[in-house]
Amino acid sequence: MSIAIVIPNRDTTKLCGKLKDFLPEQQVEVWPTIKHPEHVEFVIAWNPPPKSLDSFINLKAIASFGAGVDSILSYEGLPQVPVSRIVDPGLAQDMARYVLSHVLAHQQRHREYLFKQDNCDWRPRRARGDNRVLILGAGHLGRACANLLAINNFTVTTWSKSKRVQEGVHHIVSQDDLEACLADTHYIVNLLPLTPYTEGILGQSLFSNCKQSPLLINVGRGAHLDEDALLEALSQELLCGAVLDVFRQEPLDKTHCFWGHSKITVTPHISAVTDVNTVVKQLVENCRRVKNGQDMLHCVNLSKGY
Ligand code: NDP
Ligand code: OXD
Repeated sequence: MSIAIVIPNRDTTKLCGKLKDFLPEQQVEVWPTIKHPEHVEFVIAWNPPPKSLDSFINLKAIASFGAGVDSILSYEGLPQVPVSRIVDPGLAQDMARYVLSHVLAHQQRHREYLFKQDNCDWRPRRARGDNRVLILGAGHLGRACANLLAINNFTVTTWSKSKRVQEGVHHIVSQDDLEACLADTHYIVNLLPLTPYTEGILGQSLFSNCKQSPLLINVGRGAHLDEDALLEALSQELLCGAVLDVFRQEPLDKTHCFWGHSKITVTPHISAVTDVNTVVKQLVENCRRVKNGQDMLHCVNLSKGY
């Protein structure tokens, strides 16, 4: 059995070294230089390019190198094997801190004062009183964000398909409740997985329910967002601004209008970056499980798409 790492455009030296430390008996190869594809039984993947998995005829499992699996599930001709994803408290903490920091920065008017400083403009204003946050998605990351915001005295609602109970957090499931909540909320945080049901969800119909001109924080996937609808919602003040960490095309093209937009903050997909040091144990455990014919930890439901 050998392990193949299929993670294009990223230095995998550290991951490779750590896997070899934990699994010294295991052959670890890095795509595209795979000498014996027929020996590969376990793949660690992120954005696998077309055809990159096709020669692994004895593949038993795929482990996503991130929390999301959309780039793996959309692979044309995906091998019919279990797929796992990263569930890591460190990743969740990073995401929660990213979201809280942007909510606080908005509440405290950081962006406004940066513009004012450019003009030596001394006009103090109270911090915003806005404190209602709606989180789309109540999974591992959505709940971590909800918890951190709630202990910082924000009023937090999470929305997902199934019922959930989380201390200090209001949870909704219906479309009617979602619309009512959108009308009232000051911040919308998207932490849904990308599936056929959620693609484009951040669009005109959702924005038209917003009555408090909330700030949109998209940390899910770029394809959740209808970019034209966002620009329109910002110009109509249905939204007061957007913090975008993920984009339909990454890296974001240098000519894209989001870069220079006065109401948009762009970050380069860094809200929660997979840390090799913390996730390697999970990858190693799953590799051992596959070798022993056991189920992997944190398998995704292939029919649900997350
Ligand atoms: P989970 O799978 O743990 O949670 C997904 C949540 O979304 C669940 O609560 C699920 O509901 C809900 N959901 C799914 N489909 C729908 C739907 N159609 N309508 C309503 N709710 C829905 O995922 P994570 O929290 O771990 O991660 C979420 C996403 O965050 C990832 O898929 C990835 O795209 C993104 N991400 C972004 C990162 C970044 O750096 N920007 C880093 C890591 C992840 P239910 O529980 O009812 O099934
Ligand atoms: C992930 C990501 O899904 O980095 O882990 O987006």
